[in-house]
Amino acid sequence: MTTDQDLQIALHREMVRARVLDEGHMRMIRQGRCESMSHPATGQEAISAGITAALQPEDILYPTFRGYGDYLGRGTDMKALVAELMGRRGGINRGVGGIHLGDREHNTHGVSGCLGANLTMAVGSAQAVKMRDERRVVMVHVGEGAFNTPDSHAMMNMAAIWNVPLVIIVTNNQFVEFSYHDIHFPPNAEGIGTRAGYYRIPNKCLDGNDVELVYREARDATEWARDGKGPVLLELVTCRIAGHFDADPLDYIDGELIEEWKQKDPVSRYEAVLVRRGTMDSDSIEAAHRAARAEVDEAFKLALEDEPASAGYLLEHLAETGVL
Ligand SMILES: Cc1ncc(C[n+]2csc(CCOP(=O)(O)OP(=O)(O)O)c2C)c(N)n1
Ligand SMILES: [Mg+2]
Repeated sequence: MTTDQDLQIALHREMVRARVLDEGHMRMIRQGRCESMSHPATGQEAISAGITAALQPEDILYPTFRGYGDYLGRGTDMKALVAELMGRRGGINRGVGGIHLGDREHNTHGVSGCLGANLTMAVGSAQAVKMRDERRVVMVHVGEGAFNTPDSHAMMNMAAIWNVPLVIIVTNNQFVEFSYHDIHFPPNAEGIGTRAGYYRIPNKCLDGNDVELVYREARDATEWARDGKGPVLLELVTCRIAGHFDADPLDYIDGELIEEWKQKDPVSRYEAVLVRRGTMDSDSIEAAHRAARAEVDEAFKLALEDEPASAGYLLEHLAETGVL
């Protein structure tokens, strides 16, 4: 089963935009021109592109803090997103949301810096959706580290008891901050999504670097939840082929493992598929990368020209920042 051509091109485009934005953000920080921090999702772009393509505009997303593909995939404007990362007044939250931004217009919630909190908030949202009898789905996207917090059990329990329309995405990316994930999970970290089984929540463990697989499974999961069948969980296995954040010393990283995962890079892997199918060729692929670089460069250029948000500005507009 293949996905129609427009969707294939869109999935590729969103992966490339997410990667180029991460690279641009990292560059700005290293050049001392951006005071925020960066948590790159390099190597994980198939997940953000796939899961967001599966959502309807009215659905609610609690995104991961890692990378900005979740926002881009939902339609957040690149310029407003970058201005936010740069702490500028033109930012989507007027520069005061920073890296934990939210996009009310696109039903994409702000991220809590407290791992696990997004899970419980998402269950609350899903219960609200159900009580209002709305036909929307709530999706929450977390890493395996966040999923290892006590909150995840409390929230799966509530989600199951209340039978809410919730799709739980666990990106299992080999790392939890500055450690390999194996040390956090007995007996090992792959398959942690099966914990949902105890709560009778259907779950699958999938290749998170196959963007079409991610899309199809996420779409099926959203349909399941939308049909009132209750919560569902997808564990998506991938690898963060970058540091935890911009100043990560990388001294705990096993180079061989990263090399192995670079061979499974979701962007080049999908490009090979698209060329084989004749959906894209090397020129159109290069054009997509060029367009993403131009879009990101322009957004950073405009943000640098924009006025920074000040502490006074924050207090003045706190109530209307747009952070959900
Ligand atoms: C409650 C809590 N504990 C610790 C942290 C510090 N912290 C930030 S990111 C992170 C690792 C998260 O790992 P994971 O959920 O797997 O996401 P990933 O970084 O792999 O995307 C940690 C421990 C935090 N933000 N909140
Ligand atoms: Mg992780």
